[in-house]
Amino acid sequence: MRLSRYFLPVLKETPSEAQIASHRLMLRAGMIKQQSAGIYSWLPLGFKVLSRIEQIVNEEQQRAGHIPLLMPTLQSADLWRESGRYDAYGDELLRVTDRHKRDMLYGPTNEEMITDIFRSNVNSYKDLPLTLYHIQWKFRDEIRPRFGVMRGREFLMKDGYNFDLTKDAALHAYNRHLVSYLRTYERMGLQAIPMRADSGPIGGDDTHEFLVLADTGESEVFYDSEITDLRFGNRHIDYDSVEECQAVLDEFTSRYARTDETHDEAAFAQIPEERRRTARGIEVGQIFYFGTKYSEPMGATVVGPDGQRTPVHMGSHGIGVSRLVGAIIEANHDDKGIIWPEGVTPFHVGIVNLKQGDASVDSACEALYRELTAQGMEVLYDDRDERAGAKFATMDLIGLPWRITVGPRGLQANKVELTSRRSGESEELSPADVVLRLGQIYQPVFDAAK
Ligand code: P5A
Repeated sequence: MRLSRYFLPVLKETPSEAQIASHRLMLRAGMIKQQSAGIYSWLPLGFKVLSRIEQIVNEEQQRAGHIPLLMPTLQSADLWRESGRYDAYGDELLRVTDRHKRDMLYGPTNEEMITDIFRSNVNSYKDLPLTLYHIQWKFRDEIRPRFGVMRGREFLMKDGYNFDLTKDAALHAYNRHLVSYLRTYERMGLQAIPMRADSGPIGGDDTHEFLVLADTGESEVFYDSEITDLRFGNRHIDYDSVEECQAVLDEFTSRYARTDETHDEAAFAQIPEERRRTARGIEVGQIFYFGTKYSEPMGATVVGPDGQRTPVHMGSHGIGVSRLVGAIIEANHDDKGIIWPEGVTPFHVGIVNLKQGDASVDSACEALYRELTAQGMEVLYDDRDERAGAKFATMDLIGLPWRITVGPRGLQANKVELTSRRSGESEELSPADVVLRLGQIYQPVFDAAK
């Protein structure tokens, strides 16, 4: 993409309504525009990051054997009356009436609808296990939408639902989700710690939230510092293996880590004092096992091996796709702007042309642009007729992890400059070596998708 042709409405001033860094930076970098309280348009740069996150979520869900589908945003109130949640959900539920005076709602989650799809189409235990998911917009009429996309009213969620014959099988689905989430967040450059939590209006007894530690997080968390040393890495797990998934769950949940809702002072006091931590965290996902809470009242049953009908055991599992954009920025920024992790960056590399209109500089930039693009990279080429300082400031603000600076003096020695946004360090390399180097840097990112 050539910046001269792109739509990147960066702001010079710091917007006064934004209280936290990610909200400020998303507005300043031209990623989002607020349309109403807690409702945003995703401008091209923001939409690109959102799409990358969505893609990682899709890849990791499908790696775990979960099947994508798409359900609507508007739902019939009658379905929610069956589960009892139409009245129970309260003011967060946006209720709508259509022209025929039928009660509808903008879905805050889809347990009822997926249970309806299941009961209409699945009859036998032989069709289990089954996990279906979608990535769809949700609406929750939050009393205090704030912090930009972190607590929106309209937000994008991945929500998945497992259907199993027995409690044990559903607990395996729970564990499988926990494992796949660890891999998902790490691909985004995040450490998200599973913590025991409270299930709220979704229901059930077993639930973990995934929290990214950040001072601006809305949740208070308590944990054993040893947990922050754990990494999932690029392990290959057999998601069908009960033992393998259980072992990962045990590894990542055996140390104390809880949100304030389930915090237990006595258990916390058992941890050696130097390892006790109290901090704040951003909830980027949550998994639930709730058994037959929806299947029983809604009649989602299958014929079991004994010929008897039995309600299926279910769980649901959510990732805050749009919230993640804010969470990643909270964890990765400095006073100049965003610093994207390589896995989610909107463009892999930026090219800054220091002397637009100079034939040799222009053609060196064009050649780099072509070669990097041919290697599967997305390149943002700043070909505007602007001062170098303004070009650098834009690149720093929008946070591409790598920048190539091309100027007439360097080119005389066949050198361009490769700069890391994170460390600020630069090296002089030939254009051919820059292409090679970036290929090496991004290889693990492209490999993680395989
Ligand atoms: C699990 C999937 C559920 O709704 N039903 C389907 C279950 N879980 S949840 O924890 O309530 O939400 C899942 C994730 O969505 C994000 N989230 C939000 N993101 C932005 N703005 C909001 N107002 C908001 N509310 C929830 C969180 O990341 C949460 O973990």
